[in-house]
Amino acid sequence: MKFGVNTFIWSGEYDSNVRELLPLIKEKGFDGIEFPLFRPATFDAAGLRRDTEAAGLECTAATAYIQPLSPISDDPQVRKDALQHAKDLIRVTAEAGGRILAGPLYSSLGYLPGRRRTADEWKRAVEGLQSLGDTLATNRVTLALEPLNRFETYFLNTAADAARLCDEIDHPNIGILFDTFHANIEEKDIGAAYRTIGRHLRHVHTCENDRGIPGSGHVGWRGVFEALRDIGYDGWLTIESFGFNIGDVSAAAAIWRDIEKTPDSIAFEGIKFLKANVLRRD
Ligand code: LER
Ligand code: MN
Repeated sequence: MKFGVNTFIWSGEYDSNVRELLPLIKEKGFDGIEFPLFRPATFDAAGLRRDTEAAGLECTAATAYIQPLSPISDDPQVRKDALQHAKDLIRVTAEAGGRILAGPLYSSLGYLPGRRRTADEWKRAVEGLQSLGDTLATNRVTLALEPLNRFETYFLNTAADAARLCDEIDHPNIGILFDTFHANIEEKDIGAAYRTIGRHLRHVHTCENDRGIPGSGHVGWRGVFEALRDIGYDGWLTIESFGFNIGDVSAAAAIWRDIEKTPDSIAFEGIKFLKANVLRRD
């Protein structure tokens, strides 16, 4: 198991604030950071790789489609642009030294059309994501698709639907990122949900129900850790939260108050909880 932290806790971008924190992140016991990747054309992948390697850290990339970009749009040109954008994200993830590109890359973040998904949209998602397979394999990157709660997407909310999407895509470089925050809203039993994803699980966001310090709220952690052990998950446990007052990012994540005394505590108290409680297979 590797322990990661999403740098959205501190900043909307990979910037000097985050760069200066890397030695402390390493010292606190993390194996890597998760960096935000939204604009591949201008992202300094070589710089991030240099910084993380110098600090002895690995990295994963987090992304999302900003409206109107979407691979399931009714508009063929929008779909084409979205898939080209995904290919650029995959290449930049590899250049930065990342092996996981994670996020809800099946629809636009926050797009809620006021109806259920359609069969046509599902088919476009399956075929569009399949078309990324060669780029993923060539770049040795795995795409971890993240179901989100109902207030952030209408397209993929549950473990059962996420597993079915992966079954239909059927590509070794495409699996699921399952986030305890979303699962806490959508699933009856979070541990059972991880078992449903099973072999498709490629990445985990370990987030408390209020995006505060993992272990301080009501996520059913024991069930999560037992399920991860039983399905043999050996990937990243990445703490994700969002700065309390960092403009667009705080707004996008609907953070309207200080969730904890400091953002630092989410990362640095959270990792102590995870390391003390994760159950490993003997
Ligand atoms: C991203 O990993 C996530 O969990 C979303 O809720 C961001 O809006
Ligand atoms: Mn997440």
